Amino acid sequence: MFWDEKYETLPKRDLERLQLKRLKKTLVHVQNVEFYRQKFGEAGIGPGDIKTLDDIRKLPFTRKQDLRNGYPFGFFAVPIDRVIRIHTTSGTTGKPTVVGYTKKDIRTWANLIARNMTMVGLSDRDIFQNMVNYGMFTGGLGFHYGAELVGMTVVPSATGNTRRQVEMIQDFGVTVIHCTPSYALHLAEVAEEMGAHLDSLKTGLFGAEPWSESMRRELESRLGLTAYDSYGLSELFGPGVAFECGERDGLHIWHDCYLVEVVDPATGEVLGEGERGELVVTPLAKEAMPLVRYRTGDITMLKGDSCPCGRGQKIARIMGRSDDMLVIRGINVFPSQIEHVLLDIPEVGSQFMVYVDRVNHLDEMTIDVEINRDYFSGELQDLARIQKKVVKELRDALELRTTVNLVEPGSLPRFEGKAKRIVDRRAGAL
Ligand code: DLL
Repeated sequence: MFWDEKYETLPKRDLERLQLKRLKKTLVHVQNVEFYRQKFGEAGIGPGDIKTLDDIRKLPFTRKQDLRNGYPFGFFAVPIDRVIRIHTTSGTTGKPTVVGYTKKDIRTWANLIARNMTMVGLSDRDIFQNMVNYGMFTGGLGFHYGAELVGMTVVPSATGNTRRQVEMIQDFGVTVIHCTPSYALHLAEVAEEMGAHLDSLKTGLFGAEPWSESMRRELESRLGLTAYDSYGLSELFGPGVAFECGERDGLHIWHDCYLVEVVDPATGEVLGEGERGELVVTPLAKEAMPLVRYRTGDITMLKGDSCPCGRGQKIARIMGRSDDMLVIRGINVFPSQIEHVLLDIPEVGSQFMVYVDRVNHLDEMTIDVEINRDYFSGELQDLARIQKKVVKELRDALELRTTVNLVEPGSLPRFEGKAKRIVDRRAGAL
């Protein structure tokens, strides 16, 4: 099923023509922003110098720090009275980043979310419980508007009060939920504790943080649904950037609205299909806050544009952010890799925390993971066996020695939004 079949399936030549037209328009529009006037001036380049899509490589990157420097409204390309809503990113380090939307932007955004939902077979017959924060986070209102546009029955439950969330799913016959994978896991735990059966559920839309294929299997079997990955960031159209289709082999990035590149995070060199690097996006349909070559910080690769579903450009699932990658004794580790290993070991539960310390000039990684009582006899020697197994599996997968502590079920923190499972206590680490 398509929401906007023409644009979702544009043939390559028509697509490239449209992208170039929109890119040129965007480059003129960004001249309303002081930062771009200055950057383009320094580079001695103007919108007229862009003749092909590849010419985009001549343009400067925009980084998150640039947006912070423009706080609050420095990147708006329209007068403030045309901006009808603002959101911000969480701003865990320093000032948050402010993003703005015109009336047209809000419409475009809702249409992109409607594409996501229709792509996985959802329609006005579905009942949709939106279990994410409805405030400054773009996940709440973003999905809400898209679901209403499709005509679904929306339950704007937001986060918290998980027992009530379970009851609403049962009482209202909810068919689709949206939340972070971390919260979905907690929902599954609470539903199990309550002895509740969530029989009406058929689809889970999960995103806003990295999650592994093991987590997908876990959520699908415990919640009895099909799980799809949803990717986006506030600086673009929040969620409404890329989404999985029924193939679940990469995410379609809405190619008529975003021009994508993958670059080497260290050198900025543009990489080819199948090469892993940082996603760089130039939005082509944003009015209030257009951006040029925005460095997302997210690690992925381009997957090419042939998909049996008929839609174009795909990216691989996000491994993590380049700044979330841990470097432990010279070895690169993404938290999603740890999750993948742990979830495949039945003797331990799905909740874990990772601590990184520097001991005698050496990086040490300690992982607390909850034991799964169903696989534990209660004997001490059984505990030692499980611990050894977890250490070995982690060593085999990550090529890294770790210390593993098995802890009581239910003793580690649960998360309503994005999980914070990594605590880096090395000097100088954030
Ligand atoms: O997380 C937008 C969103 C809401 C996406 C709901 C999907 C669902 P921010 O709070 O600005 O926006 O955070 C954006 O989160 O740069 C990635 O690092 C990470 N992220 C988002 N989706 C995924 C995903 C929203 N599916 C940042 N896989 C991004 C991995 C993700 N990481």
